[in-house]
Amino acid sequence: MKKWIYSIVGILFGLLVSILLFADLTPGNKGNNEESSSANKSNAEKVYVPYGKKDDYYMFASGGHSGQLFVYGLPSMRKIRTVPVFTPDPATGYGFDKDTKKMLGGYTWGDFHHPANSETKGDYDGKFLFANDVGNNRVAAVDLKTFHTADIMKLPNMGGPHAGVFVTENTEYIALPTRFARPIGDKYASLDKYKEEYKGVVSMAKFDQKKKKFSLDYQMVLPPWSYDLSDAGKKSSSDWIVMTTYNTEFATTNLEINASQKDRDYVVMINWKKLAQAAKEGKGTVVNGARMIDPRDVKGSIYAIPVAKSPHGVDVTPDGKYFVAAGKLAPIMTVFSFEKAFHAMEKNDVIKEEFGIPVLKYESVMEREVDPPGALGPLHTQFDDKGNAYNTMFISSEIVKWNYKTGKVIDRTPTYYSPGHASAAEGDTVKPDGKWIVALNKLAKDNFLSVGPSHPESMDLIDISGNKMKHVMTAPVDPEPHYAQIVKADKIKPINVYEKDEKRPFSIWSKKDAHIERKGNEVHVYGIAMRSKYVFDAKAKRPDEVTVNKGDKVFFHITNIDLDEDITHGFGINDYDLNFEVQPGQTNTLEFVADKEGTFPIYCTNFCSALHQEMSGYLLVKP
Ligand code: CUK
Ligand code: CUA
Repeated sequence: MKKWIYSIVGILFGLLVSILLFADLTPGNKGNNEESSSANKSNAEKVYVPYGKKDDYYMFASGGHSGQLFVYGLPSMRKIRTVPVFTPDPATGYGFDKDTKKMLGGYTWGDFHHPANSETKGDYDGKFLFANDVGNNRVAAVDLKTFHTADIMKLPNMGGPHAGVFVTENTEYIALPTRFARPIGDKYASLDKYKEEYKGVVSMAKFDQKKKKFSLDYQMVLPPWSYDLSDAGKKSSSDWIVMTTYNTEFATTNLEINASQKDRDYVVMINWKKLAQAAKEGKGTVVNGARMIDPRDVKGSIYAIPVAKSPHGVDVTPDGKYFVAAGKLAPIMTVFSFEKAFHAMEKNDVIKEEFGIPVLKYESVMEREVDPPGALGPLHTQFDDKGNAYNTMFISSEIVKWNYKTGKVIDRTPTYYSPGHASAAEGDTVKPDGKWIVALNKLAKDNFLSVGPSHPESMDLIDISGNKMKHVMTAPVDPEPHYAQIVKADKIKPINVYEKDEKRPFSIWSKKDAHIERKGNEVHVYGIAMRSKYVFDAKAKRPDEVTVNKGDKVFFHITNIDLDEDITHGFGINDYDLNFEVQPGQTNTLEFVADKEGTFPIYCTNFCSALHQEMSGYLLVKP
């Protein structure tokens, strides 16, 4: 496309932004309010899951700046659980008990954007779910057997790993590219030195599924562009990752304008396998404990391809043959061919170097541009099982269905309102289901009963099983699910209770073994929780009483010996600002300094039996 087209598009875009920002989107403007009652009835039937039946899918939605993971059932859209990941959760004691407190590392905030399920051969395998923290540069793994966060790793040298997480085909790597460029090594550098001193970084983490531990294998050092949500190749393209860039202008202020100057930014293609090999051979340098490789030093490992103005997401098609970049500021979707790209690399079809990175000729890699009239602000692409792509249009508030092999636009449906991502059932796998897509909207406006000036976000459930999309329902969701993944329910196999393990450190499994050990000013309570009592010291006059001296360091090691599904016991200490829980068969430790003297009731905070109210004890702190 020519420059003048972009200018016209730019003006139209600006106009539409203002119209949409200031328009009063009353229900009367909604596209489908004339649905007949029979259509409403059939929609209701589609989402109704009667008692005794369960949903067909899990939807794992990121909790955005709450730092947590939201679990929904589909198609009912019922919220099932909040799983705390990056932020303490007083209800479950996450971040209060010793192990999870250590795992959180003192952080009280996280910004979780993109969940990624572990994959085997490009298909969700139902084992782990990975999460990124843009706020504090962390990556987490949630164990889908227990729905507990299993590990969190802090990533050095990063400036907000926004463009992840995504996994390679067999979860060899969990990739996390940065959004903000920063000087490497957490150093000071003036913004005047942006181009020289600031870098974009991609962290390539590994996760040991047996030990449930992350390690940082290597990091890539890239130009100080900004990277947006990226994807890994599949099948014939599985050695590659593709990332969109914006701010190739190197703007350091007023990015809204300054990072939107050029007609073209880039999609970057990186061969992660070549870089992994280089890392293994000890190439690059080690900074803050991380091996950093500059792909420019590894021949044939990095290429750039021009792409229309400030692209947002890039997604690889299920067959692994193409990748689709969404234009954001140029309202087109561009389909690129991996095969053509490989061919262009072979022929060295390079038009120039940008920051030392060879730039492939656009025409040699581009397969087609798709430009649905009036569809504005394409952000992300999802797929079905029939070769169709679904694009969220942030500005024109709709989803556009089109065929990525022919470029033909097939259908469009409004969303309520302004979708960021959408998530299709099994949408990131080699075999999407083609049944549902959920639009994750940034603005709910008039959708629900008002709760004041700030509203929840909203999600539209859309039936994509037919040729035409059918909007089925809208549900509120807490801010802010940037992205979600929808996984077939039968792939997820949670345990019912934690296995009884007599060798587990700090656990005891019988009332009579409950005892208290004192070592100097440390008091270790080896206790049990069961329906409906605590036993801290089997031999004491009052087995549910613990007396310590002011200033003692107190450890409550509590095992829940009720090996019965759903019988979780809580443990709150009145006036001590402490609460945690033990799930069936679990052992947890609460560690604190008894710095307040007095008499403090302990009670079970999680309803567990008819005598739950009686499940209590006392902590006495002597002066
Ligand atoms: S980014 Cu594109 S709308 Cu964080 Cu995935 Cu939110
Ligand atoms: Cu135990 Cu309530």
